[in-house]
Amino acid sequence: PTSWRTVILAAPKHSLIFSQRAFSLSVGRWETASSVSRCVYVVSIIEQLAQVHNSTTKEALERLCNFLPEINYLCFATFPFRIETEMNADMVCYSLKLCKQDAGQPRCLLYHTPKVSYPWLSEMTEGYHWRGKDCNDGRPTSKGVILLGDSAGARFHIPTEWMTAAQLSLKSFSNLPLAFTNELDWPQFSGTTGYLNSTIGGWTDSVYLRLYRRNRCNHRDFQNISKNGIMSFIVNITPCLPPISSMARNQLLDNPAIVIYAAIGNDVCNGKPDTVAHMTTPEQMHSNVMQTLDYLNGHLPKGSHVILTGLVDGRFLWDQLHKRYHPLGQLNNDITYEQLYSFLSCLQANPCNDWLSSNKTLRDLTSERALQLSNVLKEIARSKKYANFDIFYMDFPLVEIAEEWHSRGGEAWQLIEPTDGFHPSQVFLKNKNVIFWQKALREWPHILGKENPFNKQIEDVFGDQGGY
Ligand SMILES: *[C@@H]1O[C@H](CO)[C@@H](O)[C@H](O)[C@H]1NC(C)=O
Ligand SMILES: *[C@@H]1O[C@H](CO)[C@@H](O)[C@H](O)[C@H]1NC(C)=O
Ligand SMILES: *[C@@H]1O[C@H](CO)[C@@H](O)[C@H](O)[C@H]1NC(C)=O
Ligand SMILES: CC(=O)N[C@H]1CO[C@H](CO)[C@@H](O)[C@@H]1O
Repeated sequence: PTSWRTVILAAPKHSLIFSQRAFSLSVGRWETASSVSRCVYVVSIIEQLAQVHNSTTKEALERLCNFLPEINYLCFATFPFRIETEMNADMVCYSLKLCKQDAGQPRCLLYHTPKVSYPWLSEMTEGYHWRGKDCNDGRPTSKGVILLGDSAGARFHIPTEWMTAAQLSLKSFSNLPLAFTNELDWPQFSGTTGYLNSTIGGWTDSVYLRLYRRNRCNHRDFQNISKNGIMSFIVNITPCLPPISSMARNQLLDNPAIVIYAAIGNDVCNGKPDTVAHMTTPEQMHSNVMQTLDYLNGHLPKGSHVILTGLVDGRFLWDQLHKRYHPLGQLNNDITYEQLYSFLSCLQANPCNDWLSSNKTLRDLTSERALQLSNVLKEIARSKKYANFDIFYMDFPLVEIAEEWHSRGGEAWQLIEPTDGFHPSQVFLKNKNVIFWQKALREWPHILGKENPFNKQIEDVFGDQGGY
């Protein structure tokens, strides 16, 4: 046909644009899901760039590649092929056979009319954003904070700028190398261990920063033992190298720690078609958490504290977002979150087939299980005693966060990460931390320690010690 144009896509198997990740998918299936979502995202962005700049798709591709100087060569080196002008991203990707349609499997389309993509992440890599550097100045009254969490704790975030063609520029991708080093997690801005001012919207307010302001000796003592996709059972000690084994605390030499256990949803969220069968049961939850607590008791210095956080009620996500447009659908009002969720379910790449579902019965059932699991945590906190720490429970303060935000004129959808429609946003985490801190001050002030009367002098002498 005369209307063919030549386009080259940046979609090699391990391209920097999309790293791979299996929430609970088998590798084979994920390979397919991942190339589909890479393809549909890249093609959508190229088509929208062409639309915004009134250019050909070839020019749009060149524009995109020029925004990515570090991987510019990949842009031009891979997959030469053609797309037809009138094709949307779904069609382009199917025509490439990237979107393989397995026998008996549905064809997964993002666009309703005959046009996501979704970059998921893979295993986490190491980086200094995850924990403070060592600092051994033997201060008996100070405390550190340790988070045992999931991707929400690790502050999972895909920059919205990457999804909006109208705003794409060289600057949009300036954070790309850092983002991928940390597998799209930003613990340096997180609600528990954040220590840097956020550069991804909102501002950073964390338990660590507040502890540090309260007592300048609580300097750089934080650890983010979070892992994307973690469930209660991964925190336990049976696998050879569970994340918790990377917790660094010397029981005899180190100061006590405040450990925040916050696996807020992956025990009920999964990407399996028969999602209910794969949820953690209350009995499993009990056993997993008990093992984790035994491990902590064997590794934490005496006088530490453990706070168990309940699971979130994820119905909030669907309720707030399903009718809204996803960033990739905002140019042409053609992709809602409902479409995104069902596209991901169809690819078996939905991180939470049960809450991110149009089936209300299923959403309600999921919240019911989440509540049962929270009750297990609550009961453990109420009834168990440990030699090296005291233990507390707090409900996940979703309602308080939403009310507080609403009372300041905020909209509920702003509490959710726009790109994935699943994770808490920066403003959510900030509000959650404020609520956590107020509760701790009110009910368990001893865990925060006393204010250091010498804070001012410490500041005068040492200034900004930095050194993270
Ligand atoms: C877009 O480009 C075409 C061809 O170069 C031109 O005819 C058309 O007027 C342009 N449209 C706008 C809105 O600039
Ligand atoms: C964040 O930025 C503000 C204003 O630039 C500054 O006053 C504040 O100290 C910064 N906070 C942190 C934790 O760096
Ligand atoms: C909705 O979910 C429930 C619970 O898993 C299931 O029994 C029911 O068949 C689902 N309904 C539809 C329309 O898929
Ligand atoms: C659970 C997990 O992966 N934790 C990581 C936190 O960050 C440190 C690096 O400082 C890694 O070693 C851990 O693996």
